[in-house]
Amino acid sequence: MKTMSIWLYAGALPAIGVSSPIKAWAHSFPEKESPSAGEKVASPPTEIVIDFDAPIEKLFAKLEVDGADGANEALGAPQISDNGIRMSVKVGALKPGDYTVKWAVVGIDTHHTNGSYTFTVANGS
Ligand SMILES: [Cu+2]
Repeated sequence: MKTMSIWLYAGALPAIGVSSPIKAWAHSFPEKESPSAGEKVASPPTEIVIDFDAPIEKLFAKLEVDGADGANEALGAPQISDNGIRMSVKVGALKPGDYTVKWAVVGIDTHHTNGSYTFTVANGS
């Protein structure tokens, strides 16, 4: 019986490995952002756009664009393209500084994903 339990334990290990977030599960993760993560843009964007690698549900999509003071500069709720791949939101006039984009979505596979990244609006010269 001891031998048997060792086998069961060994069998459980790979299962732990696949439970970590991997794209093979087809969760929706950003594939491309505009402005991109870490980018320093010369002129303030009027819109924040995230393209996902798998379709998302319109109903549950959230997108915030927080300035250094913590105020959300996003104008209203995000728009989702008909194919569910692109999430975008208009933003007000962004002053120079760092911005944190926070997103949260539910993929059509019903899985939640979320994350954040920053970009910087450079000082005008
Ligand atoms: Cu998933």
